[in-house]
Amino acid sequence: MDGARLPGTPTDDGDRIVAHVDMDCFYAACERRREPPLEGEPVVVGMGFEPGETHGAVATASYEAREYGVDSAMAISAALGRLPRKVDAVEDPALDVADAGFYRPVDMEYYESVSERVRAIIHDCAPVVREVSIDEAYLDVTDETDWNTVEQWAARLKDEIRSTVGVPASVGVAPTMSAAKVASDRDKPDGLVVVEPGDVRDFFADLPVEDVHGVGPVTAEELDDLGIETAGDLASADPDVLEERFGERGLEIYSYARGEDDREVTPRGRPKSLSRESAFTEATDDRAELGDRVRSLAASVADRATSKDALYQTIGIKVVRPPFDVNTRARSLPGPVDEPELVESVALDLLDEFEGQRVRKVGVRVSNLSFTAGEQASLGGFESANDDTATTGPGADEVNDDGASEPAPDGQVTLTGAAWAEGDASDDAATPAVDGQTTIDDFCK
Ligand code: TTP
Repeated sequence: MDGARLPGTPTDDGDRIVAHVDMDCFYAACERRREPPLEGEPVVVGMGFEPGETHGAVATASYEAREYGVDSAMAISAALGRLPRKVDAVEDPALDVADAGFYRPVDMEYYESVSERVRAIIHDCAPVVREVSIDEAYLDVTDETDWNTVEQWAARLKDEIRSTVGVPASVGVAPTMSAAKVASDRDKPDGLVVVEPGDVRDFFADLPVEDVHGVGPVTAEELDDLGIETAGDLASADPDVLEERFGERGLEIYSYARGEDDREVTPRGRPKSLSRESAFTEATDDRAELGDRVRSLAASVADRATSKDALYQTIGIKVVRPPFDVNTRARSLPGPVDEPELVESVALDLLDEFEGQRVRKVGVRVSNLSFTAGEQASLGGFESANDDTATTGPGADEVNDDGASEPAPDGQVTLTGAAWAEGDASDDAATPAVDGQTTIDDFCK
């Protein structure tokens, strides 16, 4: 292992090894775990299937039930039409018991408890894990294995989850997050697909364009209008045309389709800062317009801080002048507060410096967050705070959300927290764990 490399950062040759673990028909698998006779049977988990109930939807269906056309999000009435309940089929001679299934109600508490056990195994095996949902996580396993052995490594992880917790998982391995995600889906259930560096673009080429990270159904339809149906079509499209049609996102999806994805696997954690930005259609120097926009951003940011129980000690603004001149200003308070009016007044105060200048985007940010239910600083002390910080430089033209890391210790002002330019677009990413922080058991070695 390369001791100089922090988990989550690229190896010398630039290739990280990312695994995406995605549990198979998770809720149904949980139901089978506590009711083993359901193994191999069509199982539907959802709501509204009891006699007399008329509304409800399918949460998930086992792969046996999917063969009858039952799938997630389907109305339960439609599911029952395709796959009647076994209990009903036994009673009704018009129904065939062999073509009936088992319906179970959603039991989130139980699924959470199973998920917790899966997560424990995953965290034991990888130093950097980003949990995405109850049944899905990305792992940076660059330090745990190499490209020659990663397939065995992933097979062992799957076996460990299956034998210890009793539920099946599919795993995709690739040098990028987006390829790893597609790979985990490629051979479900119980799948294991490894996409080696250098093969990513080919791997994507024939996939429908919806499989490209950042392409949803609406974008897919628009791309279809342009004659772009597969990821390969997108990868060889004219980037200028894509930019013209979709703006910067057009270039992003173009890169993803080409297998370029330098997002790092970062654990979810408490945000380091909360920010909101907003661009004007045309640059403006109208103070009233700028002030209004800053006021509404300040209210939105303060609201989010309150909803996350976050106190902030630094309030800042971002002002982008055409074309890409990013300026940030921040002011630190004597102690952490939750004071929406203060966010507004400090942000407006900081905006004064840009009086008369044309601005194409503004943002408001609170940082130096603390989440302890500690005392708020008294507002009286604020007037004495004069720890303004500023940075200027080129930055990204994009709407940012939570930049993140572990929360700063109470009472500590981090000047870097005010350097608010590029790379702030991910949500809730957190500082990677340091080497040695995670116990690696025998299985993972
Ligand atoms: P998914 O990972 O989308 O699907 P899945 O695990 O059921 O099956 P697959 O093998 O295809 O990955 O969803 C995870 C769980 O989230 C799923 O078991 C049930 C729940 N869910 C809903 O409740 N409603 C939905 O519409 C979807 C898609 C999932």
